Amino acid sequence: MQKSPQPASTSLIDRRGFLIGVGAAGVAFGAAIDVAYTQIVTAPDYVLRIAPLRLELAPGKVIQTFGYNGTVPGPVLRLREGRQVSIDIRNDTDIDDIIHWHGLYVPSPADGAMEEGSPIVESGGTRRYAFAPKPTGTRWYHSHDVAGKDLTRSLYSGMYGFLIVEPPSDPGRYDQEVLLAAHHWEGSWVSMQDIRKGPPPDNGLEVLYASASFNDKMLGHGEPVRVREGERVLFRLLNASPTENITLALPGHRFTVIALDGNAVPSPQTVDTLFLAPAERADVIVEMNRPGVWILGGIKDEDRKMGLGVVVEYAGQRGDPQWLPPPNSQWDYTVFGDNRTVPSPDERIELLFEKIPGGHGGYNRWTINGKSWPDTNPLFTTQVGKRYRIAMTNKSGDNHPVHLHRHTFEITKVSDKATAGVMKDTVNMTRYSTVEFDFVADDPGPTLLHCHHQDHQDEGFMGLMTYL
Ligand SMILES: [Cu+2]
Repeated sequence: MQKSPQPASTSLIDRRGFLIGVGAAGVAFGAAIDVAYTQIVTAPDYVLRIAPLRLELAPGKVIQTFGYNGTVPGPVLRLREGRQVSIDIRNDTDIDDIIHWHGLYVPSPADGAMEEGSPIVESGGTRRYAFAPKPTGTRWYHSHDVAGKDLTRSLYSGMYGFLIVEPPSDPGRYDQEVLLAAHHWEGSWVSMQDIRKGPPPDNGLEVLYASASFNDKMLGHGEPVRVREGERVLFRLLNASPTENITLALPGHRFTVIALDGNAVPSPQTVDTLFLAPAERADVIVEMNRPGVWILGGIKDEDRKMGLGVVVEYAGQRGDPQWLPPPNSQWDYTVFGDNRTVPSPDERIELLFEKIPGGHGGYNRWTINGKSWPDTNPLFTTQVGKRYRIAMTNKSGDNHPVHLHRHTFEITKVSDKATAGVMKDTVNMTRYSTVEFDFVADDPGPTLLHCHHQDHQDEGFMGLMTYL
């Protein structure tokens, strides 16, 4: 336990300390901030009010959290591509917070990340954000604050919602649209080596959850998804969990994946199970052709027991919801891609992710190329118009959904398998794996790259890509 000269608590608040400390960065982005948000003199298009929330996940199961406009998830924002919107964020909590527009091309000062120079929404204050939403697809918004040790804050809370950027006309053919956001609740810090075999003795604390939900209810509570035989249902699924991967199935049915992270895939495939790492989305079509009452839920028994699922009920059907283990739970991004040859990148950038174990009862630290936030900066520097290949190596036994703000990237390789055409903003790296993605630097401004596990992000797994 000699390793870390600083107590873990100090390093966990470094991120915020750093941000508040570097006023200079804010000054540098000052001109752009003026463009991104304006004086509040007119009514906004939308208001999001951050406030404490008493959330009843099931009868007798009430938790205290934070949310937007009194609901979990927050209101669905359906925005037109390219049409400027103004959103007032009112913070009725006693802590400063910030909202990130995940998967959108938004200027850094309006992106909702303090690290990029976006303004925080002070406790008791209101801040107007304005931007022209693009590209079309299933996006989302969520708190981008530091949670650190506090398992009630940021992504551990109910501060998330769908943001759907609609094309001028919707070409999709479906009878019903269902939005489901998965989340895990009631986290506690645990030394995993105490409760199960696996993590080495020097591993630090991880978060374990007592409950889970789709939207605001645990499985078996709240309204079922009501369907009719012969319907085509579009499910927009979001994993809004702070740290947990989920794999979902709907017995007797298959999912035709048409978009990942809101972006149409070149090869839509029909699969038995859906894997979503934190922050990932999938748009899937399900043909309703097995009348009954079913569970759409996590394939792990303990996940459904915890509440991860929802009942799907056909019209005229009664009885207990049925669950059957799915035939196949493999997940491979490349099956949704094509074998087109991708252009050669102008530059290849290697990123190595490693863990500095925090030891029993301590907090881990995460490094990118040997450094933790904020020492990671700048992670790398880009030039407008150039194509970059990010070659990532996960040298750890944990999963990492790596998220790049303000850009869409193309997965070009998973392990040794080359692919093309799968466009994402978050890609999960399984334990001890390699992934490569390409993107064109076309949205100048400081840009975060980080792991979307709230704990890993707070423990240093983050860096800023900059533009020359
Ligand atoms: Cu991670």
